[in-house]
This record gives sequence, structure tokens and C-alpha cells, in this order.
Amino acid sequence: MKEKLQAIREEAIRKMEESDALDKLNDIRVAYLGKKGKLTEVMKGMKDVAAEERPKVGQLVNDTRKAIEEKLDEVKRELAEAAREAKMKEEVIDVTLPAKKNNVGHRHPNTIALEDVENIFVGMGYEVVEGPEIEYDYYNFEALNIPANHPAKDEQDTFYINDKIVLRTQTSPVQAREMEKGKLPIRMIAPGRVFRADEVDATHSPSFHQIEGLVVDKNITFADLKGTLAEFAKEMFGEDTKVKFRPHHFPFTEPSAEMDMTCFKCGGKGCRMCKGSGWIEILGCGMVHPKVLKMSGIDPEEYTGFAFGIGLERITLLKYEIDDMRLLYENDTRFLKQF
Ligand code: 2NM
Repeated sequence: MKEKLQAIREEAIRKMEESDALDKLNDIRVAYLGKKGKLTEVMKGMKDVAAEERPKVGQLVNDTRKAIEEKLDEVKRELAEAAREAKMKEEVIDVTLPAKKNNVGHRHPNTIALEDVENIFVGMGYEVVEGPEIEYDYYNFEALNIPANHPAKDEQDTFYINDKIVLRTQTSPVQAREMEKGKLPIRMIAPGRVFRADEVDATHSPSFHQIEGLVVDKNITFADLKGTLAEFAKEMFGEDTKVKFRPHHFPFTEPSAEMDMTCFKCGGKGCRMCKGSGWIEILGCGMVHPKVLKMSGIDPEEYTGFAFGIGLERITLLKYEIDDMRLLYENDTRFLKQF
């Protein structure tokens, strides 16, 4: 019996030492110390042991059990420690690895140019006013002295929702709404999206942006218009920028003009940018037509005003020397991240 116990003890310890997982260790505990385990099996043979030998054998069985239990605890601790260390090694953070790139978004070139324009006019005391993109035919055309037979009203040029409602083709309806409120004087710009039934090419899109300006007060003259827009051109494109006005026609202004500025690239000598002329067209403008003032309830005998319209995309393309408007709408991040 003594040898048997010795053999069980050695066998159990050896198996435990070979064991590499906690669940295997538990199997070993059951196999030796469990109800049907090998040690229990041996104890059943106690009845065959001589009475005087029993205390000694009993002691031996207890020692064996204790030895196995102690070894179990020891191996359990070792395995738990090994598992902890393996986990730590796996989870280690290598602080020398290159950091993950955080792609931070930023403003669209159109937005940057718009904010530049807004800041210039806000600096001159203008208010920024927005209005609806879906607009009544009345504010988009009639209130601006655009007659029913005007080519701009053609379905070829304007997106109609129905015969009374359109997608605005300019932001001047925002000005018409403001004039109608009757709070004078007015010093405002109306930036926003406009829509025209144009085919897409390098300089056209069915949806683009305008910034229209309006000043209405007593004694406003064409000199105010010239001074204001000349100052805008200098602040936007540089102190040396000069401007000139060419007569033009718009239904909502009289007289009307287009303003050119000296090419910021060549300073007026002529280059690729200005197609050799030294001048670049940047906006349309004029004195608000007396009929437009009258339709909005303003007395043209008492008040006069000037207005202008700037194509935002045109300014963005010029400012960043981009040669195709489509690049502004594709939102390819390889393009956008350059600004
Ligand atoms: C332009 C050119 C000239 C304009 C006129 C008005 C209003 F509402 F006061 F009549 N707003 N904007 C205007 C004048 C727009 O765009 C090329």
C-alpha cells in the first residue's frame, strides 16, 4: 500500500508538472482526489490493512492528499502567472510606432473665398442676409423688373417647380424681400446657391453660388458704387489692383456696368490668366432701377441705391488659379486638401 501511494503521488505530480492549462489541472484533481479518484480508490482498501498499521497508512494517505493539493495550488499559481505574462506581452503598446494619421477636415475653397468676401463687406458695415433657394417667380423676376418675355424666364434657363415657383436663378430676390420690409437704409450682401438650366462644362454648372450686394439710402450715387467696388477689389486681390467699368445691361439696374480689374498675375501686362488683355472681368453692377425701388415700396425720388452681383465660383477659380469649375463640385479629397 505504501508503494501504491508513493506511485500515485509521483504520477500525479509528474502529470501536473506536464500540465500547461488550468482545465487540464482540474482534470488531474478529479482523477486523483475526486470521489472516484485514484486516492479514494486506495482508501477503500483500508479495511484490508491490519488494525495496528491503519493509523500509519491513514497518515500516509493524508500526506499524499496534502502533497497533491499543494502541488495543485503551486502549478495553478504558476499557470495563472504565465497566462498573465503572455497577455501583458500581447497587449504591449509600442510607443515608437508611427502614429495613425488623423484626417482632419477643412473648409472648401468656395467657403474660404466666400468668407473672404463676407469679411470685406462686413468690415464696411454690410449685413449678411440669406433667403430661400426655392422662390416665388414674383421675387425672382417680376420684382426685379424682369419682364414675362425676357429670355432668362425661358424654361431653357430656369428650373420651374410650377408656374408660380422657381429655383432662384440669382440671389437678388433676397434683396427684393429686404427692400419690401421698408427698413431703410439698407447695406447688405446676399450670398447663396442659385440654379440655372446650364450644361456642365469648365465654366458652367446648373447649381453655383452668387454674392449679391445692395445699398439703398438717400443720395447714393454711382461714385459710391465705384468707390465701394474698387475697395473690394483691392482688399480681395491686392492693394495694386485697379478697376474699370464697361457699360452693360441688366433689367434691374440703370445704368448698368461690368467691372474689370487689372490681372493680379501679370499686373496688367497681359498673360495666360487674363488671356493677354491685362484685365479680368469680376462682377456686374449698377444703380438700382427706379421701377425696382418703386415695386418694393421705396420712393425713387427720395432714395437711390446701387447693387452688384459676384459669381463666387469665378472668384474661387481666379483666387486659386483653378482652370475647371467641375473640380469644385467633385469633392475629391486629393484636390480639396490643397487649400
Ligand atoms: C447683378 C448685377 C447688377 C442686383 C440688383 C439687385 C436688386 F435687388 F437690388 F435689384 N440685386 N442685385 C444686381 C445688379 C446683380 O448681378 C450680376
